[in-house]
Amino acid sequence: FPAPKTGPFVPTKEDYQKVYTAIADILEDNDYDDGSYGPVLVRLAWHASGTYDKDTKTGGSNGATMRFSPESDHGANAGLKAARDRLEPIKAQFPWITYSDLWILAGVCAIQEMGGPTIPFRAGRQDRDVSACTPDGRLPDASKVQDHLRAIFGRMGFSDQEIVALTGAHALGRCHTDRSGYDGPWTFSPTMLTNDFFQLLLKEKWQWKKWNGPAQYEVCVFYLFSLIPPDLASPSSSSDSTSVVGYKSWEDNLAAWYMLLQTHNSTDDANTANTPSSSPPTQDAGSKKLMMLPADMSLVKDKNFRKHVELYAKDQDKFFEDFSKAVTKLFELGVPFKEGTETWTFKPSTEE
Ligand code: CCH
Repeated sequence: FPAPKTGPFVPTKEDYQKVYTAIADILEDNDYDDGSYGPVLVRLAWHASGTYDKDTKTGGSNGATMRFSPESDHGANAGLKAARDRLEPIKAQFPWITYSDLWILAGVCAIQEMGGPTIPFRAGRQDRDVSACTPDGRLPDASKVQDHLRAIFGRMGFSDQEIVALTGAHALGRCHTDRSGYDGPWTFSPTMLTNDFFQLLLKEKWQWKKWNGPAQYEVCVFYLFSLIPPDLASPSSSSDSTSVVGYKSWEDNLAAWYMLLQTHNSTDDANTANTPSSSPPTQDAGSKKLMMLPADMSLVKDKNFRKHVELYAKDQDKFFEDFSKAVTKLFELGVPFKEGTETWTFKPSTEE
């Protein structure tokens, strides 16, 4: 008999699906932030990719050079050790996957598991050594505005529309005073990808936060709406494609509150004529402080950016479609895929 063929292990789509599933399993942790490592894993994949320079063809997700100092110590990467460490057991379980592919697959997985669109994935990134670390200053500075964003993302090869779509990722996660110095989440649902970032940018009255920290915007938003059953939801927002967890404007909150009051009173009339009319459940209402960075706010101040913000605020499906395309491009910047590399999509764990 001929000896059985043994060669190097060539992982298949099924092998990567196993890694995806293992990552999906470690996203949740009640002791961490808002209960999920999803947002910080998305940030890791983005910071690994966003160092790309199209002219010198340096940086990008091929290399995972953020494992090494000086890149790991760059100010923009503060806090990403939490994400890298979270993935170590996965790397130990699947030693054949490169860190570069693992970090990007974790970003893909986190986006999908947090209710985002499907992000196609191609494998083949190779890890590189410390000599491939990029210089500091390649990632955006949150205190700067439109010209800076165009310069930074233009260097990677992105258009205005792509910049706006990508920044919609700020529906996820939060700022940490011990990382960037900024403070707070952008939306009510930091572990769900929605178009709420764009809606909030447009609809709220943002003020400078009064504090000793770096200049950022804040707003205090009243939310009764999220506690109202969806069938009582305001008609003004039922026609758009905002998810149930999605942000509702102050007007929508008020409309929902009014409808709840009406329903309460008519139920009282019909069924409990002799009992005093009960008051609406105001004890369930709340308010929460949300934030925006100066860089975020420039997306509505600049008219060429703003038209894309308006579109994505109205149409979550369009946001998801464009976000998926822009993120796929981001995650593949500077990766020398072998010819014929297949594109795979992985099913979210809820659909398995
Ligand atoms: Fe971002 N981001 N980001 N961001 N970001 C921060 C956090 C997240 C900027 C600045 C910051 C993108 C673009 C920009 C995420 C995804 C993306 C923080 C807080 C700052 C500051 C960090 C902290 O304190 O923990 C700026 C400026 C830009 C310019 O456009 C893009 C693009 C993406 C992804 C596609 C995610 C997710 C977070 C939350 C991380 C967490 O730990 O919750």
